[in-house]
Amino acid sequence: MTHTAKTFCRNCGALCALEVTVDDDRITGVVADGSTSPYGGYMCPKGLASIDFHNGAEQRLTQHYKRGEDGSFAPIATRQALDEIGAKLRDLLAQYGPRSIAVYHGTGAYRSVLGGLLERALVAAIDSPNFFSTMTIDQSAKWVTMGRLGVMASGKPSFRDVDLGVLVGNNPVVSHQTFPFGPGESGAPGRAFAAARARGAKLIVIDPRRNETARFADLVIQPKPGHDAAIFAAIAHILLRDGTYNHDFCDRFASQLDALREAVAPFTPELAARRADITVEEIELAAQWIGAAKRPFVGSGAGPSMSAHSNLNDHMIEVVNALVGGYKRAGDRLYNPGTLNPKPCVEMAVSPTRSWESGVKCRTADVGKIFGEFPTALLPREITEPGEERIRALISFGGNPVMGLGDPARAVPAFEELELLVSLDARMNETCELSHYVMATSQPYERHDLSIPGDALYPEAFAQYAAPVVPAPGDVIHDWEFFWAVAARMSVPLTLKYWNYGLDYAAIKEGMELGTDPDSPPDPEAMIRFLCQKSRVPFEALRDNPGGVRPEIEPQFVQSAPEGASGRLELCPPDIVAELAALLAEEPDSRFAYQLTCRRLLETMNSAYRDADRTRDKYPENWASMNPEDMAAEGIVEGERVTIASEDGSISGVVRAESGVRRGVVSMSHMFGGLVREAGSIERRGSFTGELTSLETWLEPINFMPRFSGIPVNIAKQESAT
Ligand SMILES: Nc1nc2c(c(=O)[nH]1)N[C@H]1C(S)=C(S)[C@@H](COP(=O)(O)OP(=O)(O)OC[C@H]3O[C@@H](n4cnc5c(=O)[nH]c(N)nc54)[C@H](O)[C@@H]3O)O[C@H]1N2
Ligand SMILES: Nc1nc2c(c(=O)[nH]1)N[C@H]1C(S)=C(S)[C@@H](COP(=O)(O)OP(=O)(O)OC[C@H]3O[C@@H](n4cnc5c(=O)[nH]c(N)nc54)[C@H](O)[C@@H]3O)O[C@H]1N2
Ligand code: SF4
Ligand SMILES: [Mo]
Repeated sequence: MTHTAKTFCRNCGALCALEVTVDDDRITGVVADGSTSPYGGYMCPKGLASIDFHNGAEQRLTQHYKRGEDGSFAPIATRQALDEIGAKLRDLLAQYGPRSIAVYHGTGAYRSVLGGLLERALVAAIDSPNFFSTMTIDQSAKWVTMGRLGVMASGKPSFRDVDLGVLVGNNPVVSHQTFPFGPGESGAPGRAFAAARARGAKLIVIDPRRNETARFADLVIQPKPGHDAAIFAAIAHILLRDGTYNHDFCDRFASQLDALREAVAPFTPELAARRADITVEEIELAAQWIGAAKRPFVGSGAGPSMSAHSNLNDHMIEVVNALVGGYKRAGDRLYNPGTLNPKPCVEMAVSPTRSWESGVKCRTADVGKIFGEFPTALLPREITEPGEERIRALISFGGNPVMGLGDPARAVPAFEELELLVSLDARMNETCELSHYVMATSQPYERHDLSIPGDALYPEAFAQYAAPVVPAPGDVIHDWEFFWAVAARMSVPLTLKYWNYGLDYAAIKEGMELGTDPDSPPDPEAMIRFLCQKSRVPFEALRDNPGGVRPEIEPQFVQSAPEGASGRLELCPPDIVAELAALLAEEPDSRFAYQLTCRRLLETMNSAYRDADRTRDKYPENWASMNPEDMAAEGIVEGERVTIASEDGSISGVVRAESGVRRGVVSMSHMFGGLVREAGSIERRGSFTGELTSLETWLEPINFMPRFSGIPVNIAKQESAT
């Protein structure tokens, strides 16, 4: 029997609405469903790849595995695995307390909604502070900025209102990562940029590589990596010099303007231009456009958040955005006031909290939680540093942390010290290979989900509920079911709550008690129904309209700040003053001729889909892309294998010419290749750039972010293997 069913993709934040064809419990076709989605009909190659994966591509796991003493994996049944894991966690909790148990929330966990909520429910129920996620090895510079500068409660402007978008090290046309970090729309990003241009908006792209998004830009600036702080300090300098910042906004919502003026005084456009190897005119022009725009939005992506001085880069980018009032303003139309979780929107500043300075701290560093999480780069030390409360058990949920962390010489031995490592995944990735248990999980079209991750991000109010469209194969487990079942075996009752970033799970009052009888698991539909409690669209309407629902809402507008609101954005606190002074005094590192920068590929999602046929056809290697002039200068030819060496490690890579990559830069995607290289062997399936990064040197203050972009490297030709 053939039928079609509506659902949505869960690979990335775009949550594209899809219509799949189902033939005898197997998905045989997929098309984008533009009938209701606010993005219209759109999907990328990973939408197709997710169908293949459901059908068994990339050696999808359909049973769980347990690793034996000899390192080999043997199948284990669900019930047995849960009993053993539950017993071990119960013992650790009793003997060493809650801190002995940690979770790592990987990229695959963000859109497994019930799984993510029950993961938080478990951590809250046992009261462990050890919640780690990819965010602190990604763009937590944004969280640090929020903590040091404060936030505008109204949030960033809708892209539909923006007349100037500035994208710094962000490539939404490939990554679909945009709002709220940067201007754009996640679904059909190219369409949103084209529409913005058609209505007269301008775009500036600042990126060492002329990226795929740059084709929509009116101005493309290609600096050396790692100089965004200097560039944006110079832009702030110009805005203050010329008086082109938004005086009214700053008077009402910002403080420390004088300190900022003083701190950025030495950051002349000449200095920034010299350091970043761009022209003074480019900086002046960008500043002129930013100062003149009526509705600017200056945002950034992974590039500046991974490069040298990532926290300062992000802070200075946000300072420029604040100087020109790049937020939703009172009276603005609220295109998306939230559907599942409707929220009023008020134009007011919330002063910085510096959450990491108080409350429970890491064991190995004097740092507390950032947005409720500990820095992931500290995870290896939190495992290995001796002490009663060291981490002994880790649940890796939808992640590949040993690859994501980089520095395998430090990360791998730490993971090997764990008494219990459980991976929840459907791919036997490098972290699974180190795990005691690999729990094969169901895939998106086999489980229940709700568009909570998109609720505040869709450009217009919209919600979608996905019920399973095909049964799960083999003996697999739903992500949520794992957390609930393990908790049940620990006799720890879980409470499902509607959680969002910024909330403390334990402190949320309303919840659904789930019970601890292993023989009566909660009903996923009932859980989704609970999560729709506050929704503008009742659960039944979502269930009956699987293509999603756009609620009919009276036009809503951003409200003015309440009387007496006194919050302020602190533009230039003392630590920023000190970091700017240190940056000013910095000398260039002349030992390295190149810098390796991060990039993402349309066909992959970090380490997922790297083995999909479509990916391998196009990327048998994760090419090391270089400027042709650099290649000529080095005598390197297209397709040549070279050695790329940083202070911390070396890899070999296959060079490709890409004229859009600026000189002095090697642009390469991450998480290819294998974790462990046999001596003298040529990497299979590409190169693992994490070999070049370090979990000891170059870590940022506060979030301990490693340097994943702008890594200083040298390139050497390899002796021919004859
Ligand atoms: N197709 C696909 N989509 C993805 C992912 C994927 O793997 N594949 N991964 C997802 C994840 S985990 C994330 S975090 C997001 C990230 O999404 P984005 O932030 O858009 O990340 P990238 O696509 O890597 O783009 C980063 C850009 O920064 C530039 N850059 C590097 N260093 C610097 C620098 O020092 N300064 C400046 N100004 N630019 C710099 C790079 O050249 C690159 O073009 O994408 C998500 N979406
Ligand atoms: N050198 C270098 N290092 C980097 C980066 C870089 O640019 N350069 N980027 C950093 C960034 S931004 C990130 S986000 C991290 C990524 O680090 P991770 O998130 O740890 O790595 P991923 O490869 O994304 O792992 C995701 C896993 O989730 C699984 N998965 C997918 N969907 C589901 C699901 O629904 N349920 C379950 N249980 N599993 C699922 C996939 O099969 C995959 O194995 O790496 C960081 N590390
Ligand atoms: S952009 Fe691609 S990966 Fe992201 S949700 Fe849409 S189809 Fe899936
Ligand atoms: Mo990420």
